[in-house]
This record gives sequence, structure tokens and C-alpha cells, in this order.
Amino acid sequence: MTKAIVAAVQRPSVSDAEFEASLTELRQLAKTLGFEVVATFTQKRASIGAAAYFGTGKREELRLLREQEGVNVILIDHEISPSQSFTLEKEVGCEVMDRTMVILEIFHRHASSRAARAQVEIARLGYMAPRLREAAKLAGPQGRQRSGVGGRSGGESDSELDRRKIRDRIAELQRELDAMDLGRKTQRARRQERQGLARVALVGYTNAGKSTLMRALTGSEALVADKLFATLDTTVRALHPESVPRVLVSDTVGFIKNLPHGLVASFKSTLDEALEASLLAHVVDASDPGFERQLAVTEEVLDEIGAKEVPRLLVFNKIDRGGDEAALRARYPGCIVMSARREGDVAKLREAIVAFFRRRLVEAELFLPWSAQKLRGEIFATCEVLEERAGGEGAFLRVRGEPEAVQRLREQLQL
Ligand SMILES: Nc1nc2c(ncn2[C@@H]2O[C@H](COP(=O)(O)OP(=O)(O)O)[C@@H](O)[C@H]2O)c(=O)[nH]1
Ligand SMILES: [Mg+2]
Repeated sequence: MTKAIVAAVQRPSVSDAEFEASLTELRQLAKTLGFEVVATFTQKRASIGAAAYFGTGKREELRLLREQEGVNVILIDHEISPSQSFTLEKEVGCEVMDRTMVILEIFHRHASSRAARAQVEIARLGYMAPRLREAAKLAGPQGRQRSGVGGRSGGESDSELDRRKIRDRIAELQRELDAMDLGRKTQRARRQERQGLARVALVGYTNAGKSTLMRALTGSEALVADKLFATLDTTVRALHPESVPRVLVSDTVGFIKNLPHGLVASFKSTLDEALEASLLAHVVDASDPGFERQLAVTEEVLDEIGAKEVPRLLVFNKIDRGGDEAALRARYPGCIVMSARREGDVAKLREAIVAFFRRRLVEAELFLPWSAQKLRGEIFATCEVLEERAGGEGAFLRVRGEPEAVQRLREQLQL
């Protein structure tokens, strides 16, 4: 496992509480990337040097700590400049990632649609460009000049070339995005594949407990081996044990308190998972004193990405750690107050989710000609089959399922 140190400078304008909250969030983000955070390293500093993020003595201290702990990467809880990053890497002897890089990496992993991937790549390239320039500068004059090959005029430096390449690539991605019309086509294809499947997406701030609930609701090792779901990504799992109707749960990238400005667009595009769901379970950390603001921000962004109409289930989690259950219930009617640590509570959440989808179910009779038996698997996968009768030319199936699923089966049967 990659071992990491979370490190930051605390400036006088930042309160202890703020500072600690931000570090906690970064540790959480590191965990999301699969890092093991073995230490936290901080320094109080009046100002941050242009070239060096930490003071001289502190950098030496950090180097020793890194060696002692066998650490592979240092995570800085700020967006640092390319030269700060290079100085630090050289001095401590391992990779340095700043907050922006960590977040970009998480978005990258969560981007599932083409549009989301393009959006994240644009943000990544924008972040990389000045860093490549810096790397070229540090490599010295020999490293910068290459003889003119590959159709570029002699004397053009590598950094200029790289910069041009990045600019071209960003322009290309931007054109792709425009052409995709926000990926409508891909989305429609994906939606069709998943249509009729009851889907709930877990949304909310990072650290609210989404992934924990995802595991609790679906069984950690529950693999979705069904052919029907073979193309679904790893963040989608069926409720386990299985329910009727079968409900798919998806985890989304979490909201982040200190989201770097340039990442807002890519963050929103990674949320498109939420748009495909028929229910959003908005998970809130009830024990966080700032939960009301987090809740409001999440709702605002969901509105902005066009998820306003998707029904919500408000889930106040971590009530075992604090929070006023009675007050929450009074203030947010219909909400669920729970702890992911309590099995009974998870079962109740599960029931609430299944109940939502059950309310929407309709009953219908389908006629399945003997010639269309390949649709049988799909009928059984998307609906509950209440009764089956054989007729002369096919089978009559009385089914219960989502209105969209039944409608879609009807259309396919008519073809
Ligand atoms: N005390 C307590 N801790 C929880 C609860 N749910 C999640 N956690 C912890 O909160 C942290 C963040 O959970 P995680 O599921 O990764 O949050 P996510 O960022 O929303 O996916 C983890 O350390 C969990 O073990 C809960 O109900 N009670
Ligand atoms: Mg998570």
C-alpha cells in the first residue's frame, strides 16, 4: 500500500478548527485513493516562501520522518506552485502531490461518461502545463533545446513544444465536449441499457459515509456478475440480499469543502451518475457541526446539474457520534436518522429505498412469443414474474415492475 504523509503550513489567518477540518478532509481524500496516511506534519508560519513551502529546518525534519516511515508520497494541503513542489520533492526525496492533484486523481477515477472524462482531462492538463514548464527550467539549458525534428522549427524549446501540445489538446477536448452536446448521446445509450433498473445514487459531502453505506447495503464483496450488468462500472452494485425490484446502488464522488476553483466544472460532470438515478439518497454527517451548510451546498449543486426533479431521501448518518435526532426529524420530515455502524439502521435504510421503488411498480401482462425467448432473461431480471401461462404461440407472463421497464419490454416485444 502507498504510504503517505499529510503535511501543511498553518498561517495565522487560519483558525485551529479550520486547519484541522481541512487536514481531516485531505486524509479522507487520501484514503479514497487507497493511500495509508501514516503521519501528519504541520508548521505554523507567518507566510509561505515563494520557493519553499516549509522552512529550512522543517524540510529536513520532514525528510527524516519520510525515511523513518518508509513513505512514498507527501500530500500538501494547499495548492502549491510548481517550484515549491520541485524543491520539496528534491529535498525530501519522494513524490509530492498537492491538494489539487489529489482531487484531480479522484475525479479521474470517478469520471464514467465520456464528457466527464474529457472535462477532467482538461482540468488535469491545465494543472500540468505550468508544471512542465518548471520541469524544463530546472532541467537546465541542455535539456531545453533539441534539434528541430518532427516538423517543428529548430530552436523551439521542449517546454514551448509541450505547452503548445497541451493547448492543442485542451482545444481538441473542448471541441469534443461541444460536439458531444454534453455527452447526451452516450448518456442516452447508457441510460437505455440501464433503463428499467431501479437505481439509487448516494450523494453528499466527502466523509459523510457514502462508501460505508454502499458496502453495508450491497455486501462488500457482492459482485455483479450478471451479464446484464457486465458493463456497469465498479461503483454500481445491486442491493444485497437482493430485493424486488432489484435495486442498483451507485456511489458518487463526494463534495469537497475546499474545492479548488478550476475543478468545479469537472466535479459537476463526475456527478452525472446522479442524473441517471430515480432516487438520490443524500447522505449527511449529522455529527458535523457544519452539516446544514453542507446540505444546502449539495442541494444547490444538484439543482445546477439538473437533478432538481430527482426524488430525494435525506439520510442523516453518524448519529452515534452526535447530533439531535428529535430535532432532525422535526425539521426534515421524512428523513432517515441512522448510523452506518448499526445493522438495524442499515436495514431500515434498505427498506426505505426498496419501499420507494415498490410504490412505483405497476402490474402488466406480457405476451412472449416462442420466437422471442431471448427476452425471457431480461423480463426476469427487470421484473417480478407473478404468473406464467403457456399459450399456443408463446407464454403469457403477468409481471410487476417499474413503469419504464414494463414499457420498454412492451416495445421490444412489439418489434
Ligand atoms: N461513527 C461513525 N462513523 C462512520 C459512520 N459512517 C461512516 N463512518 C466513518 O466515516 C468515515 C468516512 O466514511 P466514508 O464511507 O468513506 O465516507 P464517504 O466519503 O462519504 O464515502 C470512515 O472512517 C467511516 O468508517 C457512522 O454511522 N458512524
Ligand atoms: Mg467515498
